[in-house]
Amino acid sequence: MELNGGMESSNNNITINPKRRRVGLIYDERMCKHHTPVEEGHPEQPDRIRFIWDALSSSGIANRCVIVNAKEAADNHLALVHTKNHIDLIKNISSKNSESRRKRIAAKFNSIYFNEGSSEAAYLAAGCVIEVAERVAKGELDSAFAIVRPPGHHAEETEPMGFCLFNNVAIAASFLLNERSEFGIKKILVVDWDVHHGNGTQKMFYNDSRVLFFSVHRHEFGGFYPCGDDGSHIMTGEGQGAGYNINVPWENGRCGDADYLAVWDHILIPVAKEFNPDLIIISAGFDAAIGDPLGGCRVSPYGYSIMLNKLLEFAGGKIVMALEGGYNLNALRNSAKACVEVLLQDKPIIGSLEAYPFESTWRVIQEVRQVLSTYWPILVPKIPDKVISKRTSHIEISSSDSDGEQENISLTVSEEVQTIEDVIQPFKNLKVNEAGQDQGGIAAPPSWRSELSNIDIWYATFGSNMNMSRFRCYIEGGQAEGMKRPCVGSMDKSKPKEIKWKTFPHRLFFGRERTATWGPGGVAFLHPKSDVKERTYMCLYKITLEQFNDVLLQENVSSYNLNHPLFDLTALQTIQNEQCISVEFVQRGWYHNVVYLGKENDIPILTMTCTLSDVDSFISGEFAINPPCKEYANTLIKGLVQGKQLSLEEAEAYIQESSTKAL
Ligand code: Q9C
Ligand code: ZN
Repeated sequence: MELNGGMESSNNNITINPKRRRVGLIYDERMCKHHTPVEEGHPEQPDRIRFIWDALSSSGIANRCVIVNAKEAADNHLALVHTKNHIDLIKNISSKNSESRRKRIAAKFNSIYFNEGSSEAAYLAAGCVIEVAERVAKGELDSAFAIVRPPGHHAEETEPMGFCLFNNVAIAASFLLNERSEFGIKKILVVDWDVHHGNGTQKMFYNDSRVLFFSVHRHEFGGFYPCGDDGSHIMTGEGQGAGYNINVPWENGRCGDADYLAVWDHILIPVAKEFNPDLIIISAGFDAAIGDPLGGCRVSPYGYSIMLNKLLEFAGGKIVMALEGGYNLNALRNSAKACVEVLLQDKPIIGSLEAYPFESTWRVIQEVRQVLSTYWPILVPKIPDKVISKRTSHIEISSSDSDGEQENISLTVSEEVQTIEDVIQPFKNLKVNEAGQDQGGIAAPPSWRSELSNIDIWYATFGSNMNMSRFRCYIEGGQAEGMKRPCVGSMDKSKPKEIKWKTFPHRLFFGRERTATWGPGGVAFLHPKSDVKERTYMCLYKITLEQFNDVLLQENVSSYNLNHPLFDLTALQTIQNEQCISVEFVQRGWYHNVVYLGKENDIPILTMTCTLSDVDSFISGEFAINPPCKEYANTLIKGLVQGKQLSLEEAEAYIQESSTKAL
């Protein structure tokens, strides 16, 4: 029987996080009452926030957060960035006008509609962002996500614009700086990752050095909404604010994770380090997400997770996220959910990048660095050619199946199969730490590690890990002969306490098209179900459950960050009854199914392979059955011979048989 719930059940019992991050969530159904007068399928619709709220509630994520009551903004706070006329317009638009008059007024503005719910929703959206910003500034919350609408970043001092009535983020920033100086928030970084330029916010702080406004947006040389030159990279701020306005204008759509992360690594993060904000507010539109009808870009929930996670390094993690755009309900919900999980910091972030930045992205990055280098010396050095040479000059063709043995075989169509980790900051260097950072800024290992470092298991290998020099890389890190790229290794680099060989009544077979490490040819799988007619040689390494987790991860994904175990004590207990546990977080990996093979000296024997349903896919032809390439076969044969299990001839025959016999 297969069990997918091994992880969930373990969350409560084993790894209790004593310093759970206090993440605020704020939402109010009344913000759904702002909608177009007639049903006309406007993208800025009530379901946007309903979907996010429902997803967070039904997944149990909301239960792990602090729910904050919504509040309407006070006029004097709105007046920090808006004119009295503008405030009066929004205040009265719902009550004092007929529907037809509202329509006429709306038509005077750029991309604006009003109805009888608009005033209240606008006051709530602004008030909610203020409310959570205050609590984060105070330290009552570590971070927060404001699920609000109407959005705000296009709203200008004197007028609504682009679906935005009040500039929620600008109001909250201004509020903290001007009305709540006692909290000591003197410098705020506003990161606007909505696909559109945050024209309103830019103008409100254009002369202000207390707010560093950073916006990355589709610009198309002024052809993309909100159109014009405001979003150009030459707009760097004025007067006191010179250098405190950073625009990264995409020349075209289609930008995705790799492009955004390159901007993070080569512009935003270095500048944020220098600026050293006291608090970060994210104008978190999700209209750069894959599938958004307006944005045309390709950021995945994983991409947003990493973008956010990188920002958590600053301001002591004080981050306030405020929803802006995002019009594909599904993408919006998944992206927002991924972000809240990052704020909670109690789950590993797993995924992989499937492409390099566009050539144009590197050009834009260099131009932005150039114009800002007079203010930010950290941007002066040229980005090495070696980094910039990793790029995509055309649209990617990627196979639908993006998982790899541990590599990603659908990275690029080019022959040069390398991972994006050379381009961006290696993920392993990211510090995600459930207990927060210590004084020195060095992340302490998460507590699950010490717990699982005391538990021994036998890790039984049937593939290339039978070869000792290869397996050692998964523990000690480094690169064995024939490896295309080094392994990270385990955090605990101690050698296996014992090594043993045994045979098991399971079928060994080979499948899948190719891997980046070995090229074309299948890799080894163990049929998860036992079969007394079969015999597979396996090399057993006595390692700790902590090390097993690190191996499990490296076998399935290439970039990661483990602040929660994949396979913990509860899973270990469960598997002794259930035989198999498919590990949820690495489900796209090929070896995500942990199989229990009994005990040796009273210590459980575990291996990792595919699931039974994967076996069905192999049988049906959906996944290829494929003999291994010569190099891979030789690695296994060498393992068997050096392990003194078989003679060279016997080992060759054994691999030959497994790779030719039908499943
Ligand atoms: N041809 C936000 O994402 N599009 N606003 C108008 C006119 C307006 C987007 C197109 C897009 C506004 C918050
Ligand atoms: Zn937008």
